[in-house]
Amino acid sequence: MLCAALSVVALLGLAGGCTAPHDAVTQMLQCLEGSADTDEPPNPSILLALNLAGAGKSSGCKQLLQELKETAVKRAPKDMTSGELALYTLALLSSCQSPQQVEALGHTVDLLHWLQKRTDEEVAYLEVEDTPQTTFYQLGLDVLALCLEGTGSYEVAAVMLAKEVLSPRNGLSVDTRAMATLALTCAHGQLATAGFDELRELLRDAVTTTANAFLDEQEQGNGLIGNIYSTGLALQALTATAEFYAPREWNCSQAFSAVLHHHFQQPTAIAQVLPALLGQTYLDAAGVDCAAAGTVQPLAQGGKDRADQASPLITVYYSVVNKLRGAHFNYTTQVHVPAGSVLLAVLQAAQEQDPTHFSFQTKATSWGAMVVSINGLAASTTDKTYWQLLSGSNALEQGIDAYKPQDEEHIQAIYSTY
Ligand code: B12
Repeated sequence: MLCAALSVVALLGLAGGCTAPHDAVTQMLQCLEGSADTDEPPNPSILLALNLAGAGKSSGCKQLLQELKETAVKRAPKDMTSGELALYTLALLSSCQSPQQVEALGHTVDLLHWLQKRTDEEVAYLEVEDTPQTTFYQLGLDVLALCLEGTGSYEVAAVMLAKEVLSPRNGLSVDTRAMATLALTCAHGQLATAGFDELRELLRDAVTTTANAFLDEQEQGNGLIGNIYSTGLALQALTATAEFYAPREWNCSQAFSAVLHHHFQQPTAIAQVLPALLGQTYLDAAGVDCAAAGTVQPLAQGGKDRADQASPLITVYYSVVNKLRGAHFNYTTQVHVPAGSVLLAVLQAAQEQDPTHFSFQTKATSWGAMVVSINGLAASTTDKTYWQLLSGSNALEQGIDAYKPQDEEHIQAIYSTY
């Protein structure tokens, strides 16, 4: 589900920090509430953000919480990755629910048990293969959730994460470094009473390094840290780490105004940025005052942003390329779609024209539809392969149901590794 474009409003400055204007926050909350109430797979990031915003009491939130519990009892012991378990744990904590006893559909599951098990598997894999079973982003989520829950064991994972963040070879994205920073900040705080001085020194070093790098990147990026979609998590990281970059100061109004000038339409993007705009971070997930949480005031709904079928047609060139595995291929076609169509329409038109070479499959995810297979060649989490989307030679910053190609644009889907 996409939300109507949010209107841009001026930023309010408050003594000692920044705050987003009420209208912008209300529109974001409304988008989240609307998306809590859809048929799409339940999204723990949405519940987490609504709870952090103090808007967790609505019927939509209760429904979403129930759906998350049902999914947890069904999937946790079977096929949930460590990061999914961690996000579910954060969502439950922020709803003042125990992740250790999730009850639904007549079953009970201990999410923490599975999160610990999957995190231990990530660590064991990382020790042998030099990379986690999933990604460092998910390992960051794992450490964060175990740390906030307070009873799990995450020290070894935190050390590995800190070393990766500090490693000169690290090509970690802003999103991943932001998640790692939140996790390591939590660990640094929680280990204070336990006398882990050497470990805390390493964590401090990692957090200070990333936080300072984000301040530099924000200066160079005119308010953005990475791209518009990574800036939300980076802002959360900067909100949580002021003591680590002091006496340096954060120009939060520059960052807020960059973010508020963007029209976020994807609920997950909003769910990552909104906490920071309210001075909150995922570190606050375990401290939500559930008794006080309110509901969102309804605003008039905006219309859906769709390509008008009467729009003029544009031409888009589309290539599918595999030079990585098995029988290599490189096919190009051209399709005509109404101006304003999302990339999905291009893939569908190409498939209709030539199903032999341009067939594709997608999977519903928290960010929308992800392309998981083209021309019979599937992405694999075991091999760490995926279908990368590019415009010319530039990687797209959005997926197929959000990106809108221009006339004469050349889109490429290239089978790649991560
Ligand atoms: C790790 C990661 C990937 C990995 C996922 C590998 C894996 N199996 O774990 C890989 C490298 C495959 C990947 C691919 C892409 N990604 Co990515 N990814 C991330 C990252 C850093 C973390 C996601 C995660 O693990 N979440 C935690 C888990 C527990 O939650 P989850 O809901 O189960 O996560 C799944 C989805 O997020 C999905 N996914 C990951 N990226 C994307 C992108 C899109 C468009 C979709 C629909 C789904 C999707 O894969 C995750 C694992 O199954 C996020 C950063 C962020 N801020 O969220 C960017 C992020 C989601 N990705 C992004 C983008 C742009 C892409 C690509 C479109 C890049 C490209 N040019 O090809 C492609 C997807 C193309 C396609 N085939 O449809 C953007 C999305 C922005 C937007 N507005 O849509 C983000 C926010 C990064 C950024 N700041 O630009 N990504």
